[in-house]
Order: sequence, then structure tokens, then C-alpha cells
Amino acid sequence: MNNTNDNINAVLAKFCLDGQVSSVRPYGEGVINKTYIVETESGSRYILQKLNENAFKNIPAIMENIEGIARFLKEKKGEEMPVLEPVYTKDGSSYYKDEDGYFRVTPFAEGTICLQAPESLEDFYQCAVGFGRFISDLADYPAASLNETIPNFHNTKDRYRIFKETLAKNPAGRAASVEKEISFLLDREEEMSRLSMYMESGVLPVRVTHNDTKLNNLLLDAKTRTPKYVIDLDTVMPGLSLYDYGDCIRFGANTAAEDEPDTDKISLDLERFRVFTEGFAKACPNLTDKEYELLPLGAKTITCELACRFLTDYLDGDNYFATRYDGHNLVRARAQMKLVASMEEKWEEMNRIVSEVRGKE
Ligand code: ADP
Ligand code: GN1
Ligand code: MG
Repeated sequence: MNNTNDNINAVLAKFCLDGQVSSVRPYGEGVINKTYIVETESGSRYILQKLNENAFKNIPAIMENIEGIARFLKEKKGEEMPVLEPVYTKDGSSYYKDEDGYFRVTPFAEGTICLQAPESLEDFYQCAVGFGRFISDLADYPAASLNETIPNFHNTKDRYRIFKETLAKNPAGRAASVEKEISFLLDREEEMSRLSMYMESGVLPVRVTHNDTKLNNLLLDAKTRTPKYVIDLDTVMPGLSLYDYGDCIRFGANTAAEDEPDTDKISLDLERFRVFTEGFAKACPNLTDKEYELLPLGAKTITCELACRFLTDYLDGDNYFATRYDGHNLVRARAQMKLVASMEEKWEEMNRIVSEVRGKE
């Protein structure tokens, strides 16, 4: 056995795995949970995750949501179900808790690929289909039964409140060095609060949404490059279609990585924006007129919201997102702000593309 330790083995021993564990290695590029790939002597592979208790205050509630969603989709879609079922412990639980924290196991999705960026327009179209279909598949899920795993997760207005509170306290003494970034965010506060208000007032329909639709939270079939599984279901909650649409645009229609330090490389790719919009409209056929109209604002809001979250975490001393170097959260925040600025430059074209796509539907 390599790269493992007694505790992880003790944890894995609680789950119903096929065969003796032969290796455990860190895996993937998630920035919230700790993810490992586990192999057994019989050749089965699994994903083991230690869940982040700082981000998630009620992990049993998350697992209850995931169990409910998996059960619902299995019944509705059978073999075609777009999520993975948890592996249960020998006691029949979908997670295990010890003094180190909460752990869960999922079968490793064999024959799939996970993209950190689209490799072609077709890939990005397929991501839109995958995440869009997830919303349509869950349209008749009993939303009221879902636990709110992170309260106010995409309440941008509330994200600004926390940002301003952190700024006032300035716990890491970094505020003076980021005045330009602070002004950038404050200048957009009113506009960025609009979607949260439309959600509260019923102008936009509340749907069951994923809420964390980075490309690397979707696994594509390696052969057909079509959507196979939506993963990272920790934040499935009632939300807006615009958040799921927006987060995908933010990550996948950016010409550079979300933490690119050279902001000259960052802009919104309008061709990708168009194909994603086409795929999302096809997969989510019942978007309302208001949802269509506000798709560009969805992309901008979620990007600015994340800029706000990254800068808040930087000001706070880097306690939420995993960072790989000093200043990583500031680099991320600046990258998101550059993408917002690019959206502002291309605002008319974004709106024109959305109208054209809508006209064809
Ligand atoms: P985080 O919340 O930290 O992003 P994820 O659940 O997204 O955690 O997992 C991190 C990465 O691990 C994913 O982006 C993906 O590459 C990989 N991964 C997670 N679950 C599976 C799975 N069941 N099969 C294959 N790869 C997976
Ligand atoms: C986190 O969990 P992961 O790595 O897919 C975060 C998202 C951010 C993203 C930025 C629960 O996503 O909201 O958009 O990082 N998830 C949570 O990379 O906070
Ligand atoms: Mg993830």
C-alpha cells in the first residue's frame, strides 16, 4: 500500500468496498473538499472525500440531499441517471464521521473525462446540455425537502454585506493594499444585488439548481464526449437557473484559467458564450422570458460575486478557499474582475447573442 495512512485505512474499512484497499492518492483540482482516489486489489476504484467543515456546517444535511436526489433520478431516469449514488458504510450510512471529520465514498466514474477548460466548442456545448438537463430533470423534485447546505450561498447582496464587514474589521491588515479592487466591487454593488432581489420578489422562478457548475463538476463520457455525470452535489439547493448558467460561462467562456495571474490573457470568448447559450436553451426548454433576458446579468453577477468572495477571503487571511501560494486569492479576485470588465465591454454583443438564440428556440 502506498501514500496512505492508518486513519484513511480505518475510514475506508467502514465502507462496503469491493476488495482490499491497495492504494490511496490525492486526486482532482477541487478547492473545497479533500479528494482521494482509492484502488482495491480487485481493480475497483473509488473517490474518497473528506468534507470541508468550514464551508459546510451541516454535513449530514448535504448527504441527505444527495441521497434524495440520487433516489429521485434513479427512479426517473434508470440507467441514464446523471449522478453517482453514494457508497454506503457497513452500517448503512452514506457518510462516516470520526474525530478527524466527515468522509464519503463514491464509485470512481470509469470511462469519463473531467475538463479544466473546454477543448472545443462542442465540449462546451455538451457541458451546457449536461448542466441544463440537470435543472430540467429536477424540475419536479420536491424543492421544499432540500436542506439549505450553505445559507445565502448565491445571495450576492449578502456576499457584499460580508465583504464590507470583513473590510471594516480588516483582520489580516491587507485592506490598504487592495483599494482599487475594493472600489471595483463597490461600484457595482447595486447592479449585482438585482438578481437576489428578483429571486426574493418572485420575478424569477426558483428552481432546484446545482449552484457550483464549474466544468470540472461535470464528467463527460470519454468516447462520446457527451455528459455522463454531474458531480459535486454539495450545493444543490433551490436557486436560479441564471446562477448555473452564469457560473459555467464564468469558468468555461473565459479565455484563461480562473486564477490566471496575467490579466491581459483574460477575456470573455463570445463564440463559446454563444454555443453554451444554445446548449443551455435546448436542455432547459422552459426558461421564462425574464430568465432569457437576464442571462447576461447571470454571467456577470456570478463572476462579480466570486470576485467578491475571493477578495473577502484574501482580506480575511485565506480561511475558506484552498490556496496554493501567498496572494492566490487576490490573483483569483483580480482575474474575475478582469472577466467582469470584459463582459462590460461586450455587453451589447452578449445581449444580441441571447436574443438570437431565443429567437431560434
Ligand atoms: P470539490 O468540492 O473540492 O470541488 P469534487 O467533488 O468536485 O470536490 O471533486 C474534486 C474532483 O475530483 C472533481 O473535479 C473530479 O475531477 C474528481 N472526482 C470527484 N468525484 C469523482 C468520481 N466519482 N469519479 C471520477 N472523478 C471524480
Ligand atoms: C468552489 O467545490 P468547487 O471547487 O467545485 C466553490 C465555488 C466556487 C469555486 C471557484 C462550496 O468550487 O462556489 O465558484 O470553488 N464551492 C463552494 O473555484 O464554495
Ligand atoms: Mg468540484
